[in-house]
Amino acid sequence: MPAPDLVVSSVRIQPDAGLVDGQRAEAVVTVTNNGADTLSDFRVSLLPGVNGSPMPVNANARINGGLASGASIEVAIPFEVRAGSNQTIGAQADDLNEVGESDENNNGIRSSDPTVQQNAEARIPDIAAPDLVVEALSHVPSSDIAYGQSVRLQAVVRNAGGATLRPITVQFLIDDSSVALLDLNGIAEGASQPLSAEWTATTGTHTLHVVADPNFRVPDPNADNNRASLQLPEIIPPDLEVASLTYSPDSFAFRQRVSVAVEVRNAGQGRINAAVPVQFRIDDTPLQTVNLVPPLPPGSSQIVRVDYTAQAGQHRLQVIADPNRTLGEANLANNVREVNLPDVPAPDVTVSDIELLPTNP
Ligand SMILES: [Ca+2]
Ligand SMILES: [Ca+2]
Ligand SMILES: [Ca+2]
Ligand SMILES: [Ca+2]
Repeated sequence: MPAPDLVVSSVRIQPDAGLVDGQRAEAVVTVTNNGADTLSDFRVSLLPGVNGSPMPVNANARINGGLASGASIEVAIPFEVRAGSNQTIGAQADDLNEVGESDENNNGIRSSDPTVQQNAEARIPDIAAPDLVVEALSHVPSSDIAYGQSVRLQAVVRNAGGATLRPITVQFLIDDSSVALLDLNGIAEGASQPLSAEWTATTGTHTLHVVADPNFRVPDPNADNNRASLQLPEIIPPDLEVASLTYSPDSFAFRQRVSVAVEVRNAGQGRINAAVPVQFRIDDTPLQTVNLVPPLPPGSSQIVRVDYTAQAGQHRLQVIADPNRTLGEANLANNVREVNLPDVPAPDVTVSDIELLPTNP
């Protein structure tokens, strides 16, 4: 009983010139049946070549309805090319072995016969590798940055090598924390692409790092120049101080409205450009939080007022500037001030519990 015999008679790449990294090309594979008719469907797959520098590839196409005795069929299989030189890909007919053949060892690149391999292999035209370069790091404003201020971080990504169509991730970091992940949709040969990201300044000394292709997706043979760093000027911490805490009237009755005022001063060298919270507490229970209105330059102060509805008994009123300690201040002792409020007689001698009711002014 005669059997079919599939072979890959040729593989060519189209287009075969002017390819760039990441481009979609096609491998045109010619499959010939040197045996008897087959009606079975089968698959043709692209695989890395065996000569030169085998290019990673994973693509395939199906031939439906089989192939008559002596017939040839051309199938175009799309795949993505990668930068490099002397790269090869190969093709294998019926790699899933859906067709029983008289010779299963002559089906393409997996054959042990060098002549069969040669017919089933194509060389990819040499493609210049991209060379991403991160340079020209800067920031705006360039100096006198305050806590809470929005800073524009800037960098340029240049391609000192061949074009790539691959998406390129560019990461901006402050110290070890990621600030932004940006995406470039490829980059032309010799092109420069300015990029920027916004960062909200925190106090202290920080370093900006910008990294192109942090996960090494681009075939860039020189990764050392894919990152650059820049130390930012020190962002000087402020020193918040609760300068005074007063209330009026001086004495009050149960449920009477009491007006509380605090003066918060920036006694440090650093400017504040963010809304810093000031928290009021009664007997250590938060009552209300009010934000300071930026900016607060060194030496400036703001008055913050809240209302308190008097409760029966003896209570302690406390105020804390920046209760979450976000400013990086050296002196936190002056961020707190407290006062014992005058005793408020209970309206009813049988009252046994104390009720705290935060009120909105
Ligand atoms: Ca065969
Ligand atoms: Ca087979
Ligand atoms: Ca590079
Ligand atoms: Ca302080």
